[in-house]
Amino acid sequence: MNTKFKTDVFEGLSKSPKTLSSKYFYDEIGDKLFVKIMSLPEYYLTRAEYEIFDTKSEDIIEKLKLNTLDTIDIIELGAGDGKKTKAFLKVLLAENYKFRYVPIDISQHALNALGASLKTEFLDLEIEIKQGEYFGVLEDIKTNKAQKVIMFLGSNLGNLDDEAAQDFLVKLSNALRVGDKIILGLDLMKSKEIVLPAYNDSQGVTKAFNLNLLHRINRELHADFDISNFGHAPEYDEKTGIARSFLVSKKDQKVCFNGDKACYAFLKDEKIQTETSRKYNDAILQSFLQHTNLIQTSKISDSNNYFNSYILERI
Ligand code: AVJ
Repeated sequence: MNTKFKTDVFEGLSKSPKTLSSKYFYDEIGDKLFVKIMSLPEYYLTRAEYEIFDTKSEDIIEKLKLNTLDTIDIIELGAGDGKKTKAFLKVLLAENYKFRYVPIDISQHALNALGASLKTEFLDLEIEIKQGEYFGVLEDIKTNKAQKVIMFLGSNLGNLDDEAAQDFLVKLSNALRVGDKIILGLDLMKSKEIVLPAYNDSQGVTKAFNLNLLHRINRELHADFDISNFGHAPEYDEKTGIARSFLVSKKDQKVCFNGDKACYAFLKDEKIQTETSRKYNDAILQSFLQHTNLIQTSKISDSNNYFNSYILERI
């Protein structure tokens, strides 16, 4: 289980510039820090998307144009704490849709918590939790004949570079049947003054979230990162809409794994890229969809126009 983590970390630290994948943020501590991030005053993403589901779920459901005769599989990729989804499911239940809710997440821990809270809140909800990476589970999805709505929220797509994001949408499109729908939540391009604080909050939670990756590497891969020798440095390019987070070495230093089996040198001010958080607009999404059998049928925005819920259809 740790071997893929280890090879990825070694590979990333051997590159120039050095990189570590954001997918490794989410251990038990990382999950908890991310839950805290979602309620930070600076982290507008969750609030904006929640506002859409809280006030416009009826609108979303109408625009999905679901077939009410069959049972629908509502499949959520990367389910998180489910606050937005709950607002949506509540309306589906109130409107008497027949559906099954299938949250998919890499974190079994997060899934158990979500499953438990959903069962107490919605007594009649049919739910099937699936643990795994999206791609593996997409294969499963393919064999299932039910009408599907894929929920991919939180601008999670933005963690992928454009090429990988496109590739992901092609694979997702191929796993669906004609008429299936996707609700894709994307954070929109906007000024630096709004984006940067979301990744550099005043309480330092995001900094702790980024540095936790080094703690995790120390713990699980027996490394000797001195965490106090690294800083947190997010950047945002308004022209491209790409936000990136880095860990910065505060001095010349060496970090070793398992005693001195493998060591990596860091120069003062050298950066390790840990995360990409892409911001979108309609044109960027269109350019991705060109390579798929997906079309955008509608979009719903929050009142600040910070965030869009796009509705896509498999054609
Ligand atoms: C969950 C990937 C959308 O990139 O905004 C939050 C993760 N990283 N603060 C994002 C995150 C730092 C988040 N996503």
